[in-house]
Amino acid sequence: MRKTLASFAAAGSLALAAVMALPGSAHAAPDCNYGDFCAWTDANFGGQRFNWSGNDHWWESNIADEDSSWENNGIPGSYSFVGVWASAGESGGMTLCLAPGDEISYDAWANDSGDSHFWYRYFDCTD
Ligand SMILES: [Ca+2]
Ligand SMILES: [Ca+2]
Repeated sequence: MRKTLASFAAAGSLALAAVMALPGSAHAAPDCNYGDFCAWTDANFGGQRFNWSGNDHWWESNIADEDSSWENNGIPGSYSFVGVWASAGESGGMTLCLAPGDEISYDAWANDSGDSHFWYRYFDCTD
């Protein structure tokens, strides 16, 4: 009986370890320099990567309406939140608001929609 309980405990530990390993292997590790906001043309940080340390009011054609995954690797502190907008000049509605450290491998609403982005001071990208 004692042996059976020990086996159960061992099996439980293995299952927990397997579950905990999943998030790290669920998507490719994004490659985005510290201080930058990055966007990729494909989901799971695939395809072509674009990176910006500042604002861009009008994305170039290779990423405009092609963005499918995103990472905000901004430096926590002032102006470290990134709002992505559906049209040039921060208009047309915000598709995403990323906090520093956010990695989004795919988002159906924001997919292939972005045309500009801006760095904000506040977590809700209002200012
Ligand atoms: Ca795309
Ligand atoms: Ca758009």
